[in-house]
Amino acid sequence: MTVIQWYPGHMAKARRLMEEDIKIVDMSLVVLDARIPLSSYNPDFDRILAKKPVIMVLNKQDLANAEMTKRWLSYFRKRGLGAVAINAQQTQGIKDLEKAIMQTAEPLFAELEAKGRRRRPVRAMVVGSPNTGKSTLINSLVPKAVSKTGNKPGVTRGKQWVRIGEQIELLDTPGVLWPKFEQHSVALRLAATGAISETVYDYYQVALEMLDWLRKHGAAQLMARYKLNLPDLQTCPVEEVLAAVGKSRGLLGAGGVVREEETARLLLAEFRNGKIGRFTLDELPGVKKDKAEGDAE
Ligand SMILES: Nc1nc2c(ncn2[C@@H]2O[C@H](COP(=O)(O)OP(=O)(O)OP(=O)(O)O)[C@@H](O)[C@H]2O)c(=O)[nH]1
Ligand SMILES: [Mg+2]
Repeated sequence: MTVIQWYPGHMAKARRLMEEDIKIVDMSLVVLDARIPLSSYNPDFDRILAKKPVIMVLNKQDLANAEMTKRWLSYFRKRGLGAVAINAQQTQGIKDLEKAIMQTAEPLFAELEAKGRRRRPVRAMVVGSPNTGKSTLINSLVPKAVSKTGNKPGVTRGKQWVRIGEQIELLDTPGVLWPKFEQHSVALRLAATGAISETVYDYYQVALEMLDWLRKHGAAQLMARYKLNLPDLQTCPVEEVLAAVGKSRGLLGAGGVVREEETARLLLAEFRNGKIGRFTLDELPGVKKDKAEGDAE
């Protein structure tokens, strides 16, 4: 498997801007993909965001395993971080997020009061990997859409301040990754969830690896979705499982040969928009593999 890397110049620039902007905000909202709360966390944030409070926002909760999301929330909270699960697209959990922001701002307000100064709006920087839903989140907080969104990584390029009511100001920022993924599984999960540009990885390879994950963690959903009848689902070559998916969808070319590339695209697209099921790919640290994720288990 070739190494997946994606750190284009605009991300390096966005990161430098972030290092400036952290100085003028009161806190950061780190928008994570709830399916991969760990893999979508940029390790550089540890340093860049360190001096101010952080709220972890697990977005796209509609696509993640609900039980796992609960566990991830308590994982973050136990580490002293704010943590809220939302579905920015359907504006679910947004009120909780506003509450968490105001709560996190309490010490700031107390400080202003002690100095005899008036309250000002809380300023929060919205950061995260590409395509996690930062702009959608901001739009869900204002009556009229202000930030451009799109289902591909790298939609937001410049930065943008948005005022939410009287009390909150949010800064939208472009999604940033980091120069090197330490683990292949991280790169794979970022690619599978749509955080990495499709131009830098092999669709077929990523689909195969995701399919291998799905047969282990969501066999029932996989079989149901594609009406698979493979008694040896777990043991046969994963290429054969993909071929069975293609066949069941009628993706056949000349001579009845399965169109592999097209099948790979279909599988990844359906995984991404939750058609196969709700899955959390990242396990909690320290939890045994077979205990984690997958609604079917
Ligand atoms: N299912 C689901 N989709 C969502 C949710 N939030 C956002 N999306 C979709 O995810 C895609 C990316 O959303 P954006 O808001 O553009 O993401 P972003 O983080 O601003 O992306 P960049 O600007 O590229 O870094 C869009 O197609 C959104 O409609 C959610 O809670 N659930
Ligand atoms: Mg954006």
